[in-house]
Amino acid sequence: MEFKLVILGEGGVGKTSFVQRHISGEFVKKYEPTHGADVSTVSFSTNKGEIHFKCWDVAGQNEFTGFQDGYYIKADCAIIMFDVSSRLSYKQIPIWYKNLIRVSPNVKVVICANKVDLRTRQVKAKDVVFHRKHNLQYYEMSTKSTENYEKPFEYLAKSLLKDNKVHFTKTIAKTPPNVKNIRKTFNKEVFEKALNTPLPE
Ligand SMILES: Nc1nc2c(ncn2[C@@H]2O[C@H](COP(=O)(O)OP(=O)(O)OP(=O)(O)O)[C@@H](O)[C@H]2O)c(=O)[nH]1
Ligand SMILES: [Mg+2]
Repeated sequence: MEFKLVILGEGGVGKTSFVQRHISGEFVKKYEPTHGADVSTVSFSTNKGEIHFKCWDVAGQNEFTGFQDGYYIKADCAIIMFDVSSRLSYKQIPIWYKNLIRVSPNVKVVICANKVDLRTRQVKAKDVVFHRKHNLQYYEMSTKSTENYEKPFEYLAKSLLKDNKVHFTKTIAKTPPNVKNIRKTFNKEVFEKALNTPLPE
């Protein structure tokens, strides 16, 4: 099963990092604004078979958005993301939503608050009311720490397959590569032993 997912929200909220985190497990530290849209597939194994999300990761910065409406056509679902350290990114949510619904009125939408790992949180949980008015699902997450980062996909899977029992079967939280830990596992004793072990004939 494949579904078209559009990922929207202001520039810098973390849309591309979110998709990359799911695809490679890596957390992208550097911010490079998306131009137009990047399309890539994020897949999950579920108790009801595989599910593939064709993700349209759309540019958030005005100057790079390009043909926005074109990206929204025939979308099955959407993630509209904001950044809890940016009030502006939350304020813009209604505009992203309105533009999307105009093109694809039946799309399943999840509102996501990203970067909850930050101490400089500006938008508190109680300030977030938009989803209630429109009866939308809402998650707080962090692409950096991976907290809740699979939740939006799991909710959409349940919703698109119209089955509340759908859940992801494989562990999908990829551990971020941690250089320090890799160094720690460099054990001198093990290394020397390996060095002194003769190679097989
Ligand atoms: N602290 C923290 N930083 C994050 C998180 N997610 C993304 N970032 C950072 O936010 C910055 C912007 O991320 P992008 O994913 O490129 O933003 P984008 O939404 O794709 O931006 P546009 O392509 O311009 O629309 C990067 O420096 C990321 O490292 C998170 O959960 N926590
Ligand atoms: Mg991007």
